[in-house]
Amino acid sequence: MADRISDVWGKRTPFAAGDSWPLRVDECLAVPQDHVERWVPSACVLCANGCGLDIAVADGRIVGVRGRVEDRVNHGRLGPKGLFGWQAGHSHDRLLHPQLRIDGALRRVDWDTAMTAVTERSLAVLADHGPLAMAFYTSGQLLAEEYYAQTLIARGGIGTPHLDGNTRLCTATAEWALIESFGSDGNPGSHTDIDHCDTLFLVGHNVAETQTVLWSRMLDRMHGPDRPRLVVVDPRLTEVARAADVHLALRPGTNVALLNALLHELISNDRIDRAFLDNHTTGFTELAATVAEYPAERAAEICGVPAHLIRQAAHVIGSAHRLVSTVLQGVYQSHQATAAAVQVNNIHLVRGMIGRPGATVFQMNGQPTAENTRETGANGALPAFLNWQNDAHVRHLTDHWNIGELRLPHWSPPTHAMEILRHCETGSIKFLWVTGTNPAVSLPELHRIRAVLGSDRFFLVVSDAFPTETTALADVVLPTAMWGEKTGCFTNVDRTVHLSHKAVDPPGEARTDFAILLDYARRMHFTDRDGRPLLPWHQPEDAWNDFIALTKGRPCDQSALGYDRLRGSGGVQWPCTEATPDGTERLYTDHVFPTAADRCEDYGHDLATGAQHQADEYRKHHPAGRAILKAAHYLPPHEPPNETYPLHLTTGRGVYHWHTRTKTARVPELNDAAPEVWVELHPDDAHSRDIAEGDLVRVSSRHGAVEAPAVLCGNRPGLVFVPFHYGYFDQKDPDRHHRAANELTRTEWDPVSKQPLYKMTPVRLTKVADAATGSRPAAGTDPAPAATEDPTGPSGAPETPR
Ligand SMILES: Nc1nc2c(c(=O)[nH]1)N[C@H]1C(S)=C(S)[C@@H](COP(=O)(O)OP(=O)(O)OC[C@H]3O[C@@H](n4cnc5c(=O)[nH]c(N)nc54)[C@H](O)[C@@H]3O)O[C@H]1N2
Ligand SMILES: Nc1nc2c(c(=O)[nH]1)N[C@H]1C(S)=C(S)[C@@H](COP(=O)(O)OP(=O)(O)OC[C@H]3O[C@@H](n4cnc5c(=O)[nH]c(N)nc54)[C@H](O)[C@@H]3O)O[C@H]1N2
Ligand code: SF4
Ligand SMILES: [Mo]
Repeated sequence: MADRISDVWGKRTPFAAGDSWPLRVDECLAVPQDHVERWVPSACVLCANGCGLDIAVADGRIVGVRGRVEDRVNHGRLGPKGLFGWQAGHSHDRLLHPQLRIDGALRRVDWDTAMTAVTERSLAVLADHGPLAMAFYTSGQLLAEEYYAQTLIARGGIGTPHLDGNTRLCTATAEWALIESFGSDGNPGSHTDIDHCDTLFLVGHNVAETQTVLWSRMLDRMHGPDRPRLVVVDPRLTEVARAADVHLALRPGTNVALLNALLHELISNDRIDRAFLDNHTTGFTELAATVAEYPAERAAEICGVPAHLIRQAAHVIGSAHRLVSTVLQGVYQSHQATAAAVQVNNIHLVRGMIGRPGATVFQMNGQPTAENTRETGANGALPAFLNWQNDAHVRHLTDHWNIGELRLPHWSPPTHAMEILRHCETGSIKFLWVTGTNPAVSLPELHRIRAVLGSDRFFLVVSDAFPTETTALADVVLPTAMWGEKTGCFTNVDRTVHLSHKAVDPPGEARTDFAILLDYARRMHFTDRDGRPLLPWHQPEDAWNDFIALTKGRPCDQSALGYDRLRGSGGVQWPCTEATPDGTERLYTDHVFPTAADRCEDYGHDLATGAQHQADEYRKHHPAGRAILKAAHYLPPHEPPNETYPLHLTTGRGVYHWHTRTKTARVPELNDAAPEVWVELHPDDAHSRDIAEGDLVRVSSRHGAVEAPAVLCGNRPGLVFVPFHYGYFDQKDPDRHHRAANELTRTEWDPVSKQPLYKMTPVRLTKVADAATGSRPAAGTDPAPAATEDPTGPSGAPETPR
């Protein structure tokens, strides 16, 4: 069995530019090989890389996994989470029965009682308050068919705009950066571009820990004969930064200033592709004028990095022939998220680095099925990347669903997750159904979120496979099947679609989300214009066929991608049409972008304010097939570190855990590798506070506090990092709220993508106890953190940590 705990990336298999990535099969089996009865094709559901794997089954149980050697994504490899993560399904504390809150406590009930409670409350809320009192908050970790059912129920059945996914916290900025520049969601490139590139540019992306198999591919190129150069932008000295030729450890929140300076260097040194700009883009004059205000010296001051390093980075990028860039949470969850992500697109556009092998930008995804949430409209957008402001698009959808146009809410943008929570807080939402996400740990400013979710002003339904901090607050808990216990499709970050097959039955009375949603639709009697059932499906394949028919002619056309085409495949990239039955490796190879007014997914936004552009305005600029260069000025963050909170907190991930650890804490190998939360800081910041390695420290913000042992490391001075994985479900005293990073974070979001800024919190740091002696300083040296001063703070009593 592979030891992917101590040896995370496994053995190097170097290769040269243009060669095929060598095969290497990783396997983890709990039984001897010859005890395996069946291998069931699937893909890993623990990040957006989407590695193909086969699930080993014996005696009706999952007994292991093996990377699929024929899969285009991973060529057989798996990382630590992929190898070991499947064991979570066997956990003794899976939810096995529905529960209903009776006299204040959750009690076991049968499915009919639970679903009757959900349906009766839905009907009562609809009758008394109308569809705007109903809300749905779903995931980036279900299957495409489940999202599509969720979307049709919320939009076509109930008619509410209050539908979003946790993709809002995750890849809303990826989606919007792609739409603003190229006219539509969907990453243009392919993982094979890593195989061809000569330069890698990673912005706010700790790929070594968060997409370990993708990093293996990059490492194998870097160990090969023609090593691509690597530029990394990250305030932390990550594993990726250590491997860099140029590491820009910028001040958090200053991405726009840095990227503008890089663009300025490229333009002023004539490292641009004039013919490409003239023929295939619009907006260059304004972009050039904007970035002219960011000479390297000015950016150096804003970003706190030496000007010569900025020039060096620009030189590397400017001399690249085949450039692959990736962007992730260091941009999406940081200040000016969409504005910054778009500047990375701009670097590719000014250099003509798109639509050919080795030249692309990845606006990365994080969750395994985030792309499906977006394609099916479960993030509130219209499915199939249809434009809610375009009447013809709306009609296309209502015709497909056979519902009246007025049933489909399309008078304003959909309500984003933080806004849905706000409506719950103020009382205008009376019913919220949370599926496949754990907001009581993953949303910012947790004392407020707990107060909102715990209030009895609305009815809370939660569908999950495990008891979580969120199910504990629910009125109804619905036990669900997990990956491996259901069949359906999912799409990774380079548009590769996999069909994941059911390998085993779910435990107890657990049901698939698909079955639960279909049951709800039936009980609610949702019908189409002709009185026929709105969701006439019996199995996931029916929903998939309906969805792919809807995509016909759209940028995400999957009309030829039925289950038969997917079965046994090593992954197929959309678009996949009758004309392109093998899928499409790269988008925009003809340099025609889906920006035409009748085709684009949205008319776009002002990057500084988030103001929505209208159709007339958009048509005036006539992008018609050209990519759009959108400029943005750097703006200082709204709440920088200050006298009381002099340090900058960023939050994120470690390699062994997945999000709120509902799965990975239940996997011995992974949990033992990282059993407790920690705080990373620079030795200078530690020494000035008399903090040594391993000392227990308290991180406090305006909103709460976290206590954890200190880890001294080479991250940027003034920066503190806390992983956000640790909540309370497996803590001895779950009411002692001192462990989750989101106790500290603020309620603020990007104006365009509405993604919360999890990486922008001023904090202070104090020592609580000595690692060596365990002694605590006298009480009162650090006053308890103030309750929230935020006007959007909790209406109920805040729970001040300790
Ligand atoms: N092991 C593991 N892997 C995962 C996940 C997991 O939970 N665990 N989750 C998956 C999901 S859903 C996601 S979204 C991805 C996220 O994957 P990543 O985005 O790679 O992960 P993060 O740790 O959130 O943040 C990346 C980096 O951003 C840097 N950063 C912070 N502020 C700034 C800034 O202002 N500018 C720049 N340039 N960088 C900054 C941080 O120092 C951090 O190293 O990972 C996926 N993969
Ligand atoms: N401070 C801070 N906060 C963050 C981030 C950060 O970097 N810093 N990152 C943000 C990002 S990028 C993300 S993606 C979010 C993730 O935040 P969450 O979505 O809250 O994270 P998970 O722990 O993955 O929650 C998924 C839930 O779905 C359940 N589940 C698993 N499979 C199924 C299934 O098939 N059906 C159903 N119904 N349930 C299932 C799991 O048990 C789990 O409870 O966190 C965000 N929050
Ligand atoms: S890289 Fe992502 S998809 Fe691949 S095995 Fe690891 S967690 Fe799973
Ligand atoms: Mo994410």
